[in-house]
Amino acid sequence: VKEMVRVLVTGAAGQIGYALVPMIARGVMLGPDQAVILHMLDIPPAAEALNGVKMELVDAAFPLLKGVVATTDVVEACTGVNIAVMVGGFPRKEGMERKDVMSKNVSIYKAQASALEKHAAPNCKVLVVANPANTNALILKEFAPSIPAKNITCLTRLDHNRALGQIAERLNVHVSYVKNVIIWGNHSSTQYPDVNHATVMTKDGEKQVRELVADDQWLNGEFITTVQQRGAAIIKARKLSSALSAASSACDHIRDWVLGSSKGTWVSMGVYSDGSYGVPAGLIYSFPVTCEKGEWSIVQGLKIDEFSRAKMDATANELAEEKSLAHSCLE
Ligand code: NAX
Repeated sequence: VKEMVRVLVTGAAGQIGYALVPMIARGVMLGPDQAVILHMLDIPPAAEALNGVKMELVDAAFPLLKGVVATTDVVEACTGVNIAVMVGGFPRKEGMERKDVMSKNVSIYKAQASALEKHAAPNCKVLVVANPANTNALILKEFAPSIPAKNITCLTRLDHNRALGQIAERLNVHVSYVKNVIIWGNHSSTQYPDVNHATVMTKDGEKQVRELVADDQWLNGEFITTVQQRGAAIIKARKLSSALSAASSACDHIRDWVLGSSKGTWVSMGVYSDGSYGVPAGLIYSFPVTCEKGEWSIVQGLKIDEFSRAKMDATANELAEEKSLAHSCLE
């Protein structure tokens, strides 16, 4: 029998939370043989709604769900958790300056970093979803120095999956035949979705996406902007931001990290840069990674052309700027 796993979801009364907790309780994140206890955190104004989510989890009678903690107390929420999915944050409201939003989130992630550091289970794995995701994760890392940097990541898997989806639609093939796209950099509109190493499985074997699409203008233009702007397109259509796809990709991120990525396939994760590919160390930057035995490693040795280099640098520059803005909020 596998040991019970405690999974924290912050912002659990929000719309991603509402899509995510049933997926976790059904085994989508950790597998169909993994019992879980859900810890759900939100803030006092959302306490009643949070309790409603807890009631629905009870009503759904999930076989794998062995307990639910629903709380507005960050210490209670973090105690003993093995996995922390950080979805709670302060959204940008109309008329707000970037610095004001940053400042709110810096203080949230600073406080939650300390709570995780003191109360989470040893070797707790952390995934930050809330925006600005990379920089929130960086603040969390800086204020939880005893949590290994390798354990703190941010979500760019949604962008990765969006890129796979766009290629699959364009080639009219099932998305499961497309692999090894890369999201480089920030989870923002400067991210660089790169197809230079992506392949499609065909009846004649694996083929390069560039070869099959045979339209560099589309791949270097509209494809990139569609992936970068997909979040905005969803908001325009739904009047709400992505939720089910965000929740699903958060499950993909943790599942591959904990249980391993498929052989010959890499995925994108926002991780603490070690300087690979000339990306400045000390940023949380999205790289292609493979995962084995609960550890990710950056895929090395990929050829980077001039077009890619410029885009990878631009998104790194934005992250460096966000980092200094975040640090100026701490002064
Ligand atoms: P919602 O506003 O529906 O939910 C956020 C929840 O967080 C609310 O219930 C709120 O009360 C709670 N919250 C606020 N401060 C908190 C705190 N200090 N501690 C605990 N909970 C707190 O937003 P939702 O649509 O669920 O999106 C959540 C976050 O994900 C946003 O920051 C959003 O920008 C971000 N996203 C990130 C994505 C990614 O790929 N990395 C994609 C989807 C999404 O846009």
